[in-house]
Amino acid sequence: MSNYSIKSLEEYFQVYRKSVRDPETFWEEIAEEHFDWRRKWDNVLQWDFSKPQVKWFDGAQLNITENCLDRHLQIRGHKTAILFEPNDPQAEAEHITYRDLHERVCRMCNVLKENGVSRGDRVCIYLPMIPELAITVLACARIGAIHSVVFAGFSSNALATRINDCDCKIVITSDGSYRGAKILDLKSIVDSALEECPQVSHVLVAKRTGQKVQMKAGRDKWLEPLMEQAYADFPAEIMNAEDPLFILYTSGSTGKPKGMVHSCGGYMVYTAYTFKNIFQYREEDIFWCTADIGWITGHSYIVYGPLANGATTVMFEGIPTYPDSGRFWEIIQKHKITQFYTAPTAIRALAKESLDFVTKYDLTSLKVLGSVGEPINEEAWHWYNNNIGKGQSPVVDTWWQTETGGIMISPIPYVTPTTPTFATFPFIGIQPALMDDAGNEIYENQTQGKLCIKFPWPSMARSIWGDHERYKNTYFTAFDNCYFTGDGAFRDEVGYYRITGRVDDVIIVSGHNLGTAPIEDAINEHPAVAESAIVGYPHDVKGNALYGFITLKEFGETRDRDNLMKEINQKIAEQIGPIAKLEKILFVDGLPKTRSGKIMRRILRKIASNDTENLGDISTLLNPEVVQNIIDATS
Ligand code: 7RM
Repeated sequence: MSNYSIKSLEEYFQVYRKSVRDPETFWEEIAEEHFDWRRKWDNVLQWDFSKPQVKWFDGAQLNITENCLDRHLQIRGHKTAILFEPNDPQAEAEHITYRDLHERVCRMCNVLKENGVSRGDRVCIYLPMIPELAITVLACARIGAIHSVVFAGFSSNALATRINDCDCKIVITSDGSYRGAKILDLKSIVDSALEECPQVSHVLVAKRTGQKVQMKAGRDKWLEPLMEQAYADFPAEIMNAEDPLFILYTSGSTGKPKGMVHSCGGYMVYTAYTFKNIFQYREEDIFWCTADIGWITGHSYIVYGPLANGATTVMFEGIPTYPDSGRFWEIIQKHKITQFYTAPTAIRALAKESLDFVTKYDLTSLKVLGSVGEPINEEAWHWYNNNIGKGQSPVVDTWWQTETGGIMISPIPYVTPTTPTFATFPFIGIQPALMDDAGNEIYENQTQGKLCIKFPWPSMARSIWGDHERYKNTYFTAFDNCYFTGDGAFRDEVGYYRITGRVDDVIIVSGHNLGTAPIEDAINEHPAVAESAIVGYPHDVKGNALYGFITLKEFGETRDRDNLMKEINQKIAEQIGPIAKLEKILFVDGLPKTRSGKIMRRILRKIASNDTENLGDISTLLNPEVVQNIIDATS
């Protein structure tokens, strides 16, 4: 039996039991056998969820890039580490070997060092899906600087908030980015963000589109010449296992994004171990995760997990529908992809298109199909399973979060029998619990509850940057001695979990987490708006779409409604990004409120979903009369 590579259901149960009975011995063996450490740990695990404090492998020394790069040079130096597939299908794909990647990361380290970056500094990375993105991420890790990647679809305001929250002094960006037939002006977005960030003294600009950009003297430099001049070696900084590796922002129920802090040691061990098992990774495989590195899925399963295993990982610059809806399937054929990992929203969008886009291509290289980001509905599951996997490649529905660092609940392909809409069993070492509203654990099966995790796992986020109290309040106060996920789940008679969705004010639109509060804040900035409430409602491609209920100030009443809607969505695009735009807007006379002044979103959710038969108890409302007015306005 090998704890590191699970091959049968029996083995899964055995290893799972061991990981729960004696987590420390279990994780110690995994850590010892499969990674390079400069020094071993003093303790495998110390934890106290009431503080909360969690330390894995404390006292150990390592650099994650020695595990992702250096240790592969001897045995697989000429193997492709990153396979870059550009936006333009006519352009040549780039094979970056482990040797090349090591060299480019080292050069980047020297460039960063020369531009003032040292251990512990925060570095903001605002780049499209080009090799420089992965290279900069790894270079930060090698220096011991903390990377904060901001998805390059975020607006300048969202970027500025994130730069300031963790006080970055340097930003790495590009002139522009290609997205399908469009070109985005990344550098000018950075320029306007930096008007709010006086502490940023350096901006390094990668050349991608070649478009003309403004370069601010003394602050902005082109990356390319610096890389050429830089020395091609760089000794990895020796880090403590508990030192922060990166910050990644996720939206919450207040306007301010939460900078989740991940650590070096535990994150490495857990992402590598989950990658190996959940994708049944073998040496000759070509792994493709379609996420952007700006999200946790890209951090863990494009960069760190695959590279720690010496895998070939694909980085795709483009979008699923350019030049046509066959692009994903074309790439699978072209590079003989063995594991394909994408989001339900992409599957649903492509399932709407003609099947000819799929059948044109040879997809027989595929062995595992992954899904992540939101619940995958039954129809999409079957389409994926039948048309992409031809019933031969198990669908792994992987549930996890930015906060968890790695996959938490998922089938192991060829091991766990799959059932549509179920993420099935907890992964090795993960101890989920369902809680009732009174805060007690539900032990029976065939029940639904709020999903918590009872015991620490190596890749859990350690804090929220600059606000440990918020970390505690958000995740560790709802239920005693448990991490609360914010999701609801159902557990069936064999113990399989189905994630039913968020139970808080976060809405998942096309796989992107959107907090309602920041969107409402953006809307309320419009001078004509008095108040607003955002809810989600089911949408057949996006999973959920946003519905905004808005009351206007007196002078707003006279304004043209269509223009107002456009301006409001424009405001949202500026403050957050186009992904947060509202699908529907309804101007109403009043919002339903409780006596304590809280907006009753529950009622608005029902109205938005056209489910007005059963509104539940509205007697506690301060203003029950507005409900009928809103219903009338929708029809
Ligand atoms: C990896 C990622 C986290 C939230 C999470 C859930 C939802 C993610 C699934 C899912 C049902 C899944 N991180 N979610 N995966 N819901 N089934 N397989 O997406 O921080 O961006 O989002 O996404 O609500 O709490 S995330």
